[in-house]
Amino acid sequence: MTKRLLTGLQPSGELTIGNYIGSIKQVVNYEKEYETFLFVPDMHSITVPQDPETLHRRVREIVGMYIACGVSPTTNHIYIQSEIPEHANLSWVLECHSYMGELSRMTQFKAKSDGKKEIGCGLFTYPILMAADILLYKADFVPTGIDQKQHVELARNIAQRFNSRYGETFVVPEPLIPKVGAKIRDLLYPEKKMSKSAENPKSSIFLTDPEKAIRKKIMSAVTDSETIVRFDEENKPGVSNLLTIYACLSEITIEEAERHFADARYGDLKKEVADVVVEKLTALQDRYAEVMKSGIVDETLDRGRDYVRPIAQETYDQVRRLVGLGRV
Ligand code: ATP
Ligand code: LTN
Repeated sequence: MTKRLLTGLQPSGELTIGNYIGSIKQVVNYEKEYETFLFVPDMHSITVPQDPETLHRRVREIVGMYIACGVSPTTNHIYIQSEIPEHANLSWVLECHSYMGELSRMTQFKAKSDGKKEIGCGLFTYPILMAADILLYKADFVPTGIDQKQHVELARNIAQRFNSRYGETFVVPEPLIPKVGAKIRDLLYPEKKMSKSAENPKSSIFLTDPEKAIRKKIMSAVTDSETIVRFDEENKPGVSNLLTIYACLSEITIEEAERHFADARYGDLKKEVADVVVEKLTALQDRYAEVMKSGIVDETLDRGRDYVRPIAQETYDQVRRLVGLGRV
């Protein structure tokens, strides 16, 4: 049987090249090999306050971006999490099979709640909803950047715990982390990952950024006080990040990128990185404009919802019976 692959991109801000390289690009590479489920986890986004109109808009924009990036709207199942109520239903059952201790160890929770006086319960339990997203469709593989690895491991633990208590029910999913590009770094603070909700917009390159902004951001990316272009994430995170972006967008290895820039100065490196990013993103933005005008987003979402709902219903029904909910 064809293996299943599943992943989601939160509508919590404008997508960055980190999201593109760490997640979307992987989906494009894998979609021929696997049956692919792509969804917009809008229920995850409300773990922090959101403006309702902006959230509605961003859900559609993310789908448009997936399609503009080359993800096939016909062979993949693309849907919105909140349109399939079984995500929340399963999440509750899994919550009752998870422990406070394991959730307290999640580094994303620690980072997002750090320094906050009032911490929403949703922020704490969110990895269980993510486990439900994955287990509901019995996905074999979950492509993500490195930051989500711990959450996929939690999903594995929950699946194994449930299976050993009630018998084989869930597929134990495996994370697929790209060897290169799993952590594109913040341009100003290269010790951090690039994030769509970064405080300073100069930290991230957004997929919709105009050429001028892209060039300006890359030219002012933080590097180091050496002059040699070399890949060394620990000592030269800024330069290594630029090499990674270049390699991923030019479809070459890090070693090839290093050789290409062997005699280059930082200024030359930045200029060439800016050139490939501009080339990639302007083509993508043209396709995105077409996609958003075409009506394809809603057609895709309707088709996706109608395809995946019966799968979600079947799994949830199996789970509900196993734990004793409702009538037999
Ligand atoms: P937020 O700032 O709202 O937490 P984010 O930019 O970190 O958002 P997510 O929605 O959490 O993005 O991530 C979507 C996907 O993109 C995930 O698979 C995640 O691992 C991947 N991803 C996010 N940021 C990066 C990055 N800097 N490098 C590589 N992959 C990334
Ligand atoms: N938590 C992820 C988004 C997400 C996801 C998922 C990814 C929600 N559910 C299931 C893969 C599989 C994030 O913040 N990047």
